Amino acid sequence: MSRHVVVTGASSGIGAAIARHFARKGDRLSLGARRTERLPEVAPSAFCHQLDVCDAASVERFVAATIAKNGPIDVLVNNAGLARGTEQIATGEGVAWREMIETNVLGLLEVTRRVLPHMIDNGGGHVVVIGSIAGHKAYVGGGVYCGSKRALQPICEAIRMETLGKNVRVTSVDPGMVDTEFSVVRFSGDKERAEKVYAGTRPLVADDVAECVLFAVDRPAHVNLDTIVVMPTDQANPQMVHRTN
Ligand code: NDP
Ligand code: 8X3
Repeated sequence: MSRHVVVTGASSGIGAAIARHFARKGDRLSLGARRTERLPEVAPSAFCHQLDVCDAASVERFVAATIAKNGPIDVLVNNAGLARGTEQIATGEGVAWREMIETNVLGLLEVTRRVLPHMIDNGGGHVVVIGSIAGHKAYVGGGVYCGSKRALQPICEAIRMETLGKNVRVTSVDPGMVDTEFSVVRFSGDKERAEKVYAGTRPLVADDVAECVLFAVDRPAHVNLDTIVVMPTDQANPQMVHRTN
């Protein structure tokens, strides 16, 4: 049966790949991002709507519009997120830290808190969170990004406890290095620097992560995959990557 799947941050990378995979399954899609002009190209049949997860009014409009268009939400994929810079704690200025925490943590909460009551009222649903191995292991210059991803773990645990008995599944999909626009965003448009992150190694591609999401969502309703950590074979942790160059 066709499901209503909402994907945040669907204009690029992992979110776009997740949207394409669900679209191929015939599910009803609602896609959100700030760069709305990109969304119809991702999945032409999808309902596309402006979304800035850092703006509560935008989140409110987005969730209301998706339900009005596609009905009760069966699956919410909280994918919107970013890293900004590699500031260390002693020398950081705080602007990038705020942006990461507001997007990755508070933005995710703003979306989720508006969707969960509908799922509970409608007899259940599935909340997917795109975490990161950065949430499992910190690295120099990544303290705040790693912290923002680590924060998602207790949030997922709490949702599981708070919705127990309501048929709500919660899955965190936590990738290692994925070749997307992530590093271009992190380095504020410096493509040369971004390319070096993936040079000489074999990173994951967005489709690899999308397949993990699909696998979790396609399990029977009584099966909840808690956390999927997926890394390139050539990566042991955030800072140990095998390179041939
Ligand atoms: P991309 O930069 O390619 O995609 C990020 C997406 O998030 C874009 O669609 C962007 O849309 C959206 N986004 C960012 N800020 C906002 C906002 N305020 N409101 C709405 N949407 C927003 O990177 P990835 O695809 O790699 O990143 C997707 C997720 O995967 C992130 O949560 C990231 O932390 C996580 N991740 C990435 C890894 C990697 O190595 N690439 C590894 C582990 C996790 P727009 O700018 O149009 O609003
Ligand atoms: C992105 C993965 O290792 O670059 O979440 O922080 S890493």
